[in-house]
Formats: sequence, structure tokens, C-alpha cells
Amino acid sequence: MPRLLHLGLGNFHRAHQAWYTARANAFDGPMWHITGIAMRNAALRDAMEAQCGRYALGIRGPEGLRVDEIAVHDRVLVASEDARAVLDAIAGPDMRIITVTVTEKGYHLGDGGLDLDAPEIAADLTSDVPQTAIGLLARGLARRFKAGAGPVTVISCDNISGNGGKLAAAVTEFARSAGEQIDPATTFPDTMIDRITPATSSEIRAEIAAVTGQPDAAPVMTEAFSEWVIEDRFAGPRPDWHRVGVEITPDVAPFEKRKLRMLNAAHSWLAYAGQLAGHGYVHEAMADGELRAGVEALWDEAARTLPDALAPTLPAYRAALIQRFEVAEMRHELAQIGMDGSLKLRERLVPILTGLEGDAPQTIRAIAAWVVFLSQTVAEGRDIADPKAEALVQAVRDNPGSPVRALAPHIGLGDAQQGWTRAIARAVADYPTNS
Ligand code: CS2
Repeated sequence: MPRLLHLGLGNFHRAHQAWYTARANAFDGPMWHITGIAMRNAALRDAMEAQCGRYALGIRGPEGLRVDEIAVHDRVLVASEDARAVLDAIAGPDMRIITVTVTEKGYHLGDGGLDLDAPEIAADLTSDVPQTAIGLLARGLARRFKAGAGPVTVISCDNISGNGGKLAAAVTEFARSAGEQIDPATTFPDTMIDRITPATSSEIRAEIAAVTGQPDAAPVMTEAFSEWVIEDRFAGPRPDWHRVGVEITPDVAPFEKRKLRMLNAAHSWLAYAGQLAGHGYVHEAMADGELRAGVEALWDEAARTLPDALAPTLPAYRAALIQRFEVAEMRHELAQIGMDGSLKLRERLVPILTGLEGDAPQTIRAIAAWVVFLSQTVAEGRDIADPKAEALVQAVRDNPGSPVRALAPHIGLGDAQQGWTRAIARAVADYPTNS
């Protein structure tokens, strides 16, 4: 029985890769089962185990809310409790595919690849019970190679451009530094993943329970729209994903760029400008004329940085995005999107700026909104949700009124881009504030 292991058992995985796999299982190919690895969330493991791995997936479409029962996980582990079991699972002979959703910060990427000095990575390099996704993958794949279990396909499903290549480089670098060897036939395809999936609130629990008539211990809500494009570089078998809408193609980069620079870039603009304007949700920010105009202006800029071949697809892509963002029932929180901004902006906004050589006023405004949001959060004494929070707070405190230069390196802008940094500083100074 072929198996898939997933690292990072959050809502997105359960709305996306697990949903595709469960649907692919309905065809006549072999049934795939998933070993779900929660990095730390023991409560989720307990909740899923209490339901034998099943959970309710609410799918919100134009016709209302439908609830599917997803039954594809037959084992759930918590990496922080039992890393050895995770390594054994990776090395198991039935394991064919590993998917990963650990968010941008789970990759510990510095400007030149894996950040070997990051405390979590440094700790994993001297430990045989790793806690990071990169450590677990490198040590698990090494164990697998020693056991002669054959190569696997490792699929990064995070919003990072060139995600497969970056994951491969990070895992390889960790293995090299740890003196471990992994099967050179292991593949790391690039992917574009897309499905808006809010964090589960009490309202979401109640709405799903109202449809099924019974409470679920681990429900997930998602939108009807879903996309998954995977680079055709598999080391072995895969579920019948192509029969359930997954596109397997030689080159994912254009899809990935379009998604990051359109959907995710607009999300980040709405997250900071929206919260500054007093909004809580994406649909509320979209109903604000100025913010909505900002989205359109951002897309005009992003469009100019995308491959020409995509141009004919953009009007429909933008129209669909607007519809997706306007669904009030999704209650997608701006604060959720605003988290980890230092890592997200370098994937979503900075590439537009780079593509247009700094001539991108709305992209600059969006970065300025992040700076103003950070400054305001610090001034109000609230916490910043970002792996670099300490350094960001320091930059804001040390440079009252003009923190842009100190913040710029944290989103990947260096000395060579000082002109852009000055433009961002001007946009910060001009940013309309309520006070
Ligand atoms: C969002 C994404 O939280 C965020 O940063 O922009 O999670 C977004 O909802 C997904 O990428 C949609 O596929």
C-alpha cells in the first residue's frame, strides 16, 4: 500500500493535498494513505485520532457550504514528541511521497540558502532527534538511503518561489553539514499551490456542525476554488492526482510567479493597509474603495513583471481573484495574512519591485504599509508575529520616524537598492494615518 507522509499537518494541507489525495483514491488505482506529521500540535493529533484520522472539510462555494468527510490519514505523529518515529516513517519502504507545508519560516533560508547559524538548525545539526522540517527530512532521507528503501519525491507546498529547488538545496546543505548522505535519485519538484483556507474559528466550527448535524473535533473550512500545479519530476509513483484536477507540467515557474505576485501580493497589501484602516477581514478591506484601487494598481504593476505568455490569462485571473476575495462568509482574517511579513514580502512584493527596477509606486506603497503597520504595532506595545520580531522591533525603536533603512535588509533589500529604500521611506512619510 503506497504511502505519503506530510510534514506540517495544518489546515492548508488538510484542505488541499489531503483533499486531492482522498479524491484520487476514488479511482481504481491503489489506495494511498497519509502519515500526518504535526510539528508540535498534540491537540490536533488527539482530535484526529479520536476520529480515526477523519475530519470534516467545509467547502464554501457559490451554492453555499458543502461538507466533505476526508478519510485519508491513518497515522498522525507529533514531531516534537517523537522525532524518531517520524524518521522511521520517512525511511519506511512503502513511503513514496513526502509533502511539506511548514510556512516560509520553516525553511530557515538566509540570503544564501539554508541558515546554518539559525539556532534551531544549529541544534538539529548536533542532534539525532531533529525538530525542524529540514533536519527531519535530511536525517530521515539519510536513514532511508542507508536502509535501501529507494528514492522518494519530496514536494514543498509553501508559498516560496522555486520552492522545490530551495527545499532541495536546504536539505542537501543540512545533510552535507551533518555528514549524512541521501539518495541522489530523490526529487524535489517545484509546485504552485492555491486554496484560501482561514484558521478555524468557533464560527467555522458551528457552521460546519450545522451542516453535518454533529460537531467535528478537527474541522477545516476552505473555498471551492483550488489549484495545484506540480513540476513533472517524480522519483516514483503518485496518487491519480492528474485525474482530480492537479496539473503536472514541465515548468511551474510562470504559475508560481502569477500566484505569488497577484494573489499573495494583494493579500499582503490588504493585510497591512486593511488593518491600518481598521478592517478585520479580507472581504471588508476589498469593500474599501481606496484599498481595492490599490489592489488593481498593484496587479497592473505585477502584470508587467510576468511572462508574456500569461498576458491573455490575466483578465480572467484577476476577475476570479476579486470574486474569491469578496466572499464575506470566508471571514479570512487580515491578521493571519499579516503574520511573518518579513519572509512573505520578499516573495510577493520585492520581486515586483525588482522586475520593474523600482518603478512600482503601488508596490512601494504596499511595503510602506508594512512599515507603518510595524511602527504602529510597536508604538502600541503589541507583539509582532514574525520570526524576526526582535530585530524588527529593534529597527523601529532605534530609528523613530525613519525605520525603513534598518528594516530593508530584513526583506532582502540591500545597499544596491538604496534608491528604492528612499522611495519606500517617502511613501511611509506620506502614508495617511488616522492620528
Ligand atoms: C495568504 C495565503 O496567509 C497568507 O499569507 O496570502 O495563505 C493565501 O491565502 C494562500 O496562499 C492562498 O492559496
